[in-house]
Amino acid sequence: MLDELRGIVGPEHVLTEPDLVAGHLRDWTGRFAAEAGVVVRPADTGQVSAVLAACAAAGTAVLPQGGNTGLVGASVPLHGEIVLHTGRLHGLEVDEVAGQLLAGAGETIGAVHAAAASAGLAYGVDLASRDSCTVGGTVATNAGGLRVLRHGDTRRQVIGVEAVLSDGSVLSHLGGLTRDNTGYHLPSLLAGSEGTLAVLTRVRLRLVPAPGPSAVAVLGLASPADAVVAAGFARRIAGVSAVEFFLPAGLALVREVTGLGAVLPEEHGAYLLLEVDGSAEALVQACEDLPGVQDAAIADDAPGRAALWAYRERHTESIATRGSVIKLDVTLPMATAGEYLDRLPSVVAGLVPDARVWLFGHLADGNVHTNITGVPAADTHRLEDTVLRMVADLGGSIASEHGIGLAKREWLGLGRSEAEIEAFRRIKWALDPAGILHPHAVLGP
Ligand code: 2HG
Ligand code: ZN
Repeated sequence: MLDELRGIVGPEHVLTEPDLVAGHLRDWTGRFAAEAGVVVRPADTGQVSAVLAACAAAGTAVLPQGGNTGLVGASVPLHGEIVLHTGRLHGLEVDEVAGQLLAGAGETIGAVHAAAASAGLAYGVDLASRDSCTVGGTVATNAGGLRVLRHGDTRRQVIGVEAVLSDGSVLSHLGGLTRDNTGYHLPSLLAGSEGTLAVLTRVRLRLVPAPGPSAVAVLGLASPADAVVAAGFARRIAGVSAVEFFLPAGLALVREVTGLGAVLPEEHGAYLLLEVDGSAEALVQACEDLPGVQDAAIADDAPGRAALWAYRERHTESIATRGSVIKLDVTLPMATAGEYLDRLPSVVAGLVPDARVWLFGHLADGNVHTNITGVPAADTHRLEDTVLRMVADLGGSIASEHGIGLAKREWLGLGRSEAEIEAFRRIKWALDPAGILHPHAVLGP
């Protein structure tokens, strides 16, 4: 098998040396790591096709990997899969007239932003891991990020895809027509399929107008429940592009780890970060109408805005310094989000008294990144089960923007009916009859 792969991609692009593969085997949470692995790095769609055909013939499982920034245990080969790394699938072509961009799956989102900006345009999806995460990975996981409120999630940006099925056949529909009702919309199906249906090789993305002047505020509020109410009202502000949330414990940790100064003079029970088109004056006025705001720090110059965003964006890396992290990325309806934020810490403390809970996220969409550290391995499953059932009971989703992966597989039924899961299975087997594409993710073998 390895010799066949070497023949397809060249011997130097089949990695087996422990120090060369190490970074491909361990994920960001510190919870998911493989002992050993093989990494194959195809250079183009033809090579991806040949690799998949060879693996299908041999019955060898394949795990597509982009920037390895996933948080649900699906980006590393825990079951001996061959890692198909997309890092050499390059290419960035802006179509200024159509307002679109054709990108190789291995390009980073940071590179997409730079290419769009050089044409006076922007890409609607942005996230803290922008310089590592890739086009292929963000489409495959339907990444959300910081501006879903304004532009929607990744699925809404995808106009066309080129992708390879496990039998090596290439699906390519990259013409860029935004009105095109010729049959099933495969980009929508592949977005969020988490590498289980096909390997994405190229994607045509819609671009959006470059943002004009904008202002950012960090607001201090008395409680998480107040923050939920204010986040709901903030959605109505004209030109609002982001409404993010964090708590005093997370802010203190970010400051401790990064050395950032205080954002507001006093500590508050909860914080919202708002980004709005226009000037600081306009944002001050908009904030006056929001209920429960106790104090605000506002900036409308680029360094000032970046400084305020840092308090929110640097949560993940700061929490990572506290050891292995349980990541439960969930969405609550706005009607029950306050109850979730209030009750969760005591629910966790009731099960694991020494655990630390870190709550932050994209609150205008009800998305709460529930991070929990200090949990002994023996308590992990019971804790996850309790929290995810609580989310489902409150009418929420157990997988908001990070996907199901392996980490949430056994709870898929909390969000989907048996009939839906059976339809998922039929789609999986229709497109991947060899069952080699990321077989342990989402549905499981
Ligand atoms: C974010 O919004 C990312 O910063 C990561 O989705 C969230 O670390 C997390 O749980
Ligand atoms: Zn997020």
